[in-house]
Amino acid sequence: MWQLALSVVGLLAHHTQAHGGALNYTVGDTWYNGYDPFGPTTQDNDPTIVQRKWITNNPIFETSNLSLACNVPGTPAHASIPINAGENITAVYYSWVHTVGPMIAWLTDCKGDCRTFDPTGADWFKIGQEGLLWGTIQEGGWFQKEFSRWDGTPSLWSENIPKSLKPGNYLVRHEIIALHSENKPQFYPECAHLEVRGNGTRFPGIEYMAKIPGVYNMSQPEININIYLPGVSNLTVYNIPGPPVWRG
Ligand SMILES: [Cu+2]
Repeated sequence: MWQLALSVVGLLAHHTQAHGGALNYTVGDTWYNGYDPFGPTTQDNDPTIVQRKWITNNPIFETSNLSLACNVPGTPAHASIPINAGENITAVYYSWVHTVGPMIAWLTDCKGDCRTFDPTGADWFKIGQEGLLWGTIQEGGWFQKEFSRWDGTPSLWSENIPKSLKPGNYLVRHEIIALHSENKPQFYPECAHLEVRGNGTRFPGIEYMAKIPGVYNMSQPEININIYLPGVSNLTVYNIPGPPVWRG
């Protein structure tokens, strides 16, 4: 019994550390600094950090939580990532341990300087999403499981900035939705500032747009899901919620 109690404590401690998020970014061979939620507050004045501030790696549980946009507190970054439309933006995770649920990369137009931009009420569009690659919802190979390097080396998630996108300042939002708890989705979002360059002239129409919060609610079966329930666990299709991905 004593041994059992010890191992339960061990599991709990492990899970507390088990949450995570995007900690750095790369474009080509260039690395950009994210905000370390467990690092010093001197980061607040760091001119090299491109990521909005987040102070906890705990998930957000409420689909209506205002912090669903850019995590807690989501304070603007000082720097931004220069990127040409048509290039890939890569988010770097470490020791990501959850395995079930979709991952979605979003952009929103800062309509000026992202350092003064409040994403509340903004229109976001998807530039990429990753879901169930093979097998069943409960046991199959989700991208979330497949991309994670279980040895602690960086786990990389790349999505393309559509080549035709008009230049400007954007927030990029990387979101992992973890669905391993019955009917209790966990949202892990982080935002970074982008300066998109190029000769693009296009911008997605309203059919590609969603508000965050707003895009998810607990009456969506893909969000309020029990992946262990017979009739759900063995499904081989999972429809990622929200608008379609804009490919430019
Ligand atoms: Cu966790």
